[in-house]
Amino acid sequence: MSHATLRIDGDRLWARLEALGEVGAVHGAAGERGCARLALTDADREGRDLVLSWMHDLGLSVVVDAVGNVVGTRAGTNPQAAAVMVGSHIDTVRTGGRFDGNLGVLGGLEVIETLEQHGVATVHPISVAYFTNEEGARFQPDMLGSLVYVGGMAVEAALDVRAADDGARLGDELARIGYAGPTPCPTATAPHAYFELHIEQGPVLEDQGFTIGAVTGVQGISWTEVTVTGQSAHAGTTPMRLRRDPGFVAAAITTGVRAIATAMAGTQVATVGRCEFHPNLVNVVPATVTLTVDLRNTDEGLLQQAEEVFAALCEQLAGEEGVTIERRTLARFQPVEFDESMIGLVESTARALGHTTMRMPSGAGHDAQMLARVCPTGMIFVPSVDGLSHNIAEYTTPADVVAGADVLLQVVLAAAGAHSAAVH
Ligand code: HGY
Ligand code: MN
Ligand code: MN
Repeated sequence: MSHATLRIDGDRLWARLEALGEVGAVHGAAGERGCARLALTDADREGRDLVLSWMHDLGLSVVVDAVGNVVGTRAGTNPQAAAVMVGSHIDTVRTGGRFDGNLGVLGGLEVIETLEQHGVATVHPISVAYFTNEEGARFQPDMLGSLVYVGGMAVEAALDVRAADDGARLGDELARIGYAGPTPCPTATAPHAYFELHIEQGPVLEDQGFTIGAVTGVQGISWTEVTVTGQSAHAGTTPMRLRRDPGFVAAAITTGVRAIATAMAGTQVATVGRCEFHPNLVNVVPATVTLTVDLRNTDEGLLQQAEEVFAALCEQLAGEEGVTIERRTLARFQPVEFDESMIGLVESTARALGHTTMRMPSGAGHDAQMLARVCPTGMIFVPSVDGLSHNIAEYTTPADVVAGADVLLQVVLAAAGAHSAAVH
C-alpha cells in the first residue's frame, strides 16, 4: 500500500491520552480534567511506568539513562543507521493538562503501532523518548533531561540539582522512583532526525484558523530566582520611613517586569510565577521574599536588553528601600532556529494531508530545542482551545490530535525511509 495513505488510529491514540491523563488526574469545578505529575514524584513514576509498559507491549528495546530519560526503539532494516527519534515529556506542571508533552510521546507510540499494524518496515530504526523534567517546575533548569542527553549539562550537576519547593536532590528522587538508569549520558549516538508533536499552548493557530503549526524555532528563555532581604519588623509599630520592606520590593519587581515587557512590546514576555514571603504573617513586615522572573524573547539581543533593564531595576530598588537583592540564574537558553529543510517537510506534509498550516515560533520551551543541537529537528504544533496551557482546562480536539499525529507519521516515514516488508 502507498504509505502516503497510511493513517494513525485516532481512537487508540485518544484512549492512551485518556489513560495517561488519569495518572495524577486533577478535576476542576467546571469539569476541567488536568494532570499533576511534577517531575520525579510518585505520580511521575506512575506515568513513566504506564508508558514504559506500552513500549514493552510494542516490543521496543528500551533503555533508561543516568538522568531517567527513557528511549524505546523499533529496529530498522539497517541496524547501522541512526534512529529517527520522536519525543517529548510526560512530567507536568502542578496545574497541568493532558496534552502538554503527553501528545508528543503517545503520538510517537501511535506512529510505531501503525507501522507494526500495517507491516511497514523502515531503513532507520525509530525511537520514542520521554525526557526527564522538561517542565522545570520542580527542578531547574527546564528541559533538564534532554539538555543532559545532548551533552549540554553534566550528569553530576544534574543529579545535584535541588527542588525549589522541598530541597529534594534530583539524583535521590530519581533513585527513589526507580529511574536512575544504567545508560550513560550524553547519548553515544545522535538521532538521524528528531520530531516533536506538541500543542501550541497559545492562541495563534486557533485565532488565525490554522490546523498545523510548522514551528520555525523556540524563543530564548531567562529564568532568575530573586531573593530580597530586608528587616523583619512589627507591622503596627514601625513607621513607614524606617521600613526596609522586601514585600514592597517584590511587588515593585512584579510590576516592573510587566513594564519592561510593555515598553519593549514585540515578542517580549515577562512573568513572576512564584513568590514566597517569610515569615508570611499578617502582622510582620517580611524578613525575606523569594520570587522568580521568567523573561523570554525570540531575539537574543532584545532578551539581553530586557535582562539588563531588569538588573538595573533591582539595583535601583535595593538602594531606595535599603534591602539586598540576590539574583540566581535558574535557566538561560538562547533562541533556537530549526533547519529550513525540517520546517519545509512539516509544512509540505501537512498540506499534502489537506491541512491548513502556518509557520510560527514556539513561545514555550521544548526538548526539541535541545535535540536541535545534535540533529535536524522539526516540531509540529496543533491548536490549543482558547490558547490555554499550564492550566487544567488545557484541551485540543480529537480531530486536531489526529491531524498532528498523521503529519508526525508521514514526516517520520519520510526521514526513516519506508519499505513494505515488516521487520520481525
Ligand atoms: O517553560 C516552558 O516553556 C516549558 O513548559 N518548560
Ligand atoms: Mn511541553
Ligand atoms: Mn509545559
